[in-house]
Amino acid sequence: EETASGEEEMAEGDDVISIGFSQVGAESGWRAANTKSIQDTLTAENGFDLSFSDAQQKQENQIQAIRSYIAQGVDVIAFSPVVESGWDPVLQEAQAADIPVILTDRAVDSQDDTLYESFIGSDFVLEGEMAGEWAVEQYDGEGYKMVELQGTTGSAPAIDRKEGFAAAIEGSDIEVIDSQTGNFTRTEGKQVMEGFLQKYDDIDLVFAHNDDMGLGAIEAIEAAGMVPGEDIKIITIDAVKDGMQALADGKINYIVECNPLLGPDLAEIAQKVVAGEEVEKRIVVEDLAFDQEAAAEALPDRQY
Ligand code: GYE
Repeated sequence: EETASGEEEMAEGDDVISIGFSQVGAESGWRAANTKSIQDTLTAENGFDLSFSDAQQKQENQIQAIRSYIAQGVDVIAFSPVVESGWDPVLQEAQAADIPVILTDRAVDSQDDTLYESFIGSDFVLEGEMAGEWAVEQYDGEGYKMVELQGTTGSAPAIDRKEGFAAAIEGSDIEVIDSQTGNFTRTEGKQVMEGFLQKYDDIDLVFAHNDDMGLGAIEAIEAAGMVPGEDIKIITIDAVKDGMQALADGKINYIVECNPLLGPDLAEIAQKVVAGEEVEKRIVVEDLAFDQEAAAEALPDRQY
């Protein structure tokens, strides 16, 4: 059986794969779990030499990191683009240097899909739709007034979750009275919710694009003397531990999952790309959804 040529032997991982990974930041529980998955998987034991950098939610930092990985001559560049647009020039530089690029988690809006090998991540439009469909099932007919806490402006998950949710509630009597970015962080989610509570005294429902902003909203609602999950219903996306705990405690009403454990898929795709094998252009990660009862059941075995 072992008649592998030299090339095939390399494909089996005799050589260490150097990989540069530019992470969005450390904005949320989701991001922490995603970073851990990547660092735990792209290890020396698994045949990788990982250079990891945190862009602190700034595109210019990511571009700089990618340029330095190009200069280092790594085997593969991977990154999670903070926003969708503006990547073509740096991706062309990587292509000119013959360094394959793998996108994880978030998409780019480039017209030229030869600029990257593969995009691994969830379907954010579908996540928004799942959240919106549940809202309609539960609350249509009540004349609910809703506020939305959007993710980072220009990011794929903020654009797509907004779109999916809006499509799902169309034709229902849920009315979106305001929508602002909370940048996917707990602090900004709290601040924006405080502003909403000062401006409106009739909010029935919050849709937050991630758990952390929902958790910030909970703090603002409690500080205003109301009961989150009852006086004001809350729907979020991610299903990280803190979110799931708040759901099980009755403070959140529904969470659509977004699986952050992308390390194993990234490792596999990177190995294949370096070996010159064909890879799928799009790898969609499957997500579940939880109500309060399901969260209480799932919590003991949650990995993140
Ligand atoms: O939902 C949020 C994080 O890109 C899917 O980014 C990711 C999102 C996630 O900050 O918590």
